[in-house]
Amino acid sequence: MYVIDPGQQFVYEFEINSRAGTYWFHPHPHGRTGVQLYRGLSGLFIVEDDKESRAGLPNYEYELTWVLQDRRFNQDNQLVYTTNHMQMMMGHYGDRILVNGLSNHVEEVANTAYRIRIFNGSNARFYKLAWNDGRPMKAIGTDGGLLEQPLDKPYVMLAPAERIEIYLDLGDTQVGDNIILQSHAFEGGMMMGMGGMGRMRGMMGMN
Ligand SMILES: [Cu+2]
Repeated sequence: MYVIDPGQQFVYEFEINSRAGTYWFHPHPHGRTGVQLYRGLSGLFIVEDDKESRAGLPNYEYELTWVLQDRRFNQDNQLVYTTNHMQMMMGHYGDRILVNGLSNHVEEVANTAYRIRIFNGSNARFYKLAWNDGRPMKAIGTDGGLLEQPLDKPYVMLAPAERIEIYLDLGDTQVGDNIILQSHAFEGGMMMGMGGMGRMRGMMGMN
């Protein structure tokens, strides 16, 4: 909430009294929040506690964190943020979906269980997320931390700023298999989906 001029810094200090979960932060300057976010001023903030660490979830080595953002680039590969009337009303949409800043994000994984934190850091786009092989999206957490019970869903919707935690057991896969996180189309105004974004493949024996 404080204006920081170029080259200056401000150190925030605050006590964390939230339960374990995947949180995020971004600046809130009046009328400029959208563009500042678009240009990269946001980040995840992961809170842990003892209760969560007793839940027996995969440890750090088997934890993945994906930030989904749609962006638009010009011929010089620079970010484009347009504010025409429609974008002002509907929010800004990009024509490329990035995962952690990459347009074709691939994770090399082992055939074991993973905990995946997914954050929709897009300005306006909703995602309807599902695995390409039809396995359920096993949700174990949301914005507010872990759920009481895992929930198996054919897909999950993720609105801007929302977070979800997915449990993915790859114990049934073979080396060389690919599993793709897809964003499906759905009805509803401008919120069209786009095809495969995150892609994962078996790790052992591959470069
Ligand atoms: Cu905010």
